[in-house]
Amino acid sequence: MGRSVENGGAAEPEVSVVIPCLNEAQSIESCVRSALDVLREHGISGEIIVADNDSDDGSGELAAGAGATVVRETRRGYGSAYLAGFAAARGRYIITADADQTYDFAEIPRFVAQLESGADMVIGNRMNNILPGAMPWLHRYIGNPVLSGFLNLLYRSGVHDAHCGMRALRRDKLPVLRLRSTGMEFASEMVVRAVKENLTVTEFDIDYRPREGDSKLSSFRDGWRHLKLLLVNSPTALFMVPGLAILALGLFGIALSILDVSVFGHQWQIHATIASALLTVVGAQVVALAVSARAFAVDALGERPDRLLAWGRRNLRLEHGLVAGALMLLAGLGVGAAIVAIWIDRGFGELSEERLLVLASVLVIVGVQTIFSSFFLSIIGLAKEESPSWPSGTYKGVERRRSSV
Ligand SMILES: Nc1nc2c(ncn2[C@@H]2O[C@H](COP(=O)(O)OP(=O)(O)OP(=O)(O)O)[C@@H](O)[C@H]2O)c(=O)[nH]1
Ligand SMILES: [Mg+2]
Repeated sequence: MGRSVENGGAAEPEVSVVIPCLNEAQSIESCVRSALDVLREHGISGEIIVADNDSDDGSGELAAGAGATVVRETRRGYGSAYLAGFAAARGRYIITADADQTYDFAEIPRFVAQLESGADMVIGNRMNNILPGAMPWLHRYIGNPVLSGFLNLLYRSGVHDAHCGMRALRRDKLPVLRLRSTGMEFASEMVVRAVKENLTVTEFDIDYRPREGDSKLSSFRDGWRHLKLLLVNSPTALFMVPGLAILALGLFGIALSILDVSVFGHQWQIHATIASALLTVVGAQVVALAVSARAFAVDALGERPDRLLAWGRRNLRLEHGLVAGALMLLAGLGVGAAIVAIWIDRGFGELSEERLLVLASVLVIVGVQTIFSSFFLSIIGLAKEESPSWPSGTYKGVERRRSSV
């Protein structure tokens, strides 16, 4: 592996241990010393980086005194601290762990070994070895399993403890990950982004010990931040699944109503027709948002297109959306005209075509929505179009004019 115990100055160390720290005076020194000892014992060249958010208990000074490089980040937050620590890291591999003695730094060589055997990211799994008093009941049996389960439902990461703070990653994968979360949800973001970029993520069991000092975690606020991150990174779960379900229900209801099918021996009433129409409009709106959100993720945020989006890209253009929208709009206007014709036919007398009117309204609304959503998708598409970079003086016409002076 070509390791050397000394951190050869400008040379890239093998490992950067990055520790986020907010007022951990009780434990930060011992954490830094343990990490340094482990690196030394195993002949791993490395550096310890403590990412501090202006701790007011002297943690920063204590960390520096114990041999760490201290990075100060004025923006508060677990994610902000990691982003600053990662930016300062020089090692080929990054190992992360808390500053509270909950993690055993003696695990570092196992994390490194997994990276060397081909993993891009390695995540500890605490759930099988939680020492007494290390994790509150709420986190152990509800918070962690529910949030990790939800993450796996949406992203299929296969990671059992998505919030474990001891993990490792290849530093050259950072540009691909494009991490940006500032709070505790940073832990989930790393896993979600790794899955989206098809990185190889492995895990193994580690111990979780009771922390020293006060916890910085706020169960409900931070739990909600994790949940928000999981949702906003998955337009499929957030919009597409509920949107399609609502749309299907609405269309089914409209079909039953227009075809005058009896349900459990009863005729479909106008009230149910109106409710179905509303469901259809809302469903169509949410599906349009789903498509726009996916397109935005790919065009503006640089995510990989899924198969459906890639197919749409190849085969559909703005004009297809405009034509589809216009056809619906015209059909709606046509049904409206038919109602007027019926009315005229009855000599402007009694008229009771509510169902047809509802159908016409749905067609007009969804048609107009399709037209403007198609334009909106085109606007999002502008984000992926590269504008040519024109270094001054490269335009041939200008050169010719200049040279002819
Ligand atoms: N720099 C910085 N570090 C933070 C911030 N919030 C938490 N940390 C550090 O991040 C690590 C994780 O925070 P903890 O309070 O241990 O949260 P936790 O591990 O989820 O919960 P516990 O099980 O109670 O330890 C610790 O090393 C904290 O000092 C922050 O806003 N800024
Ligand atoms: Mg902790």
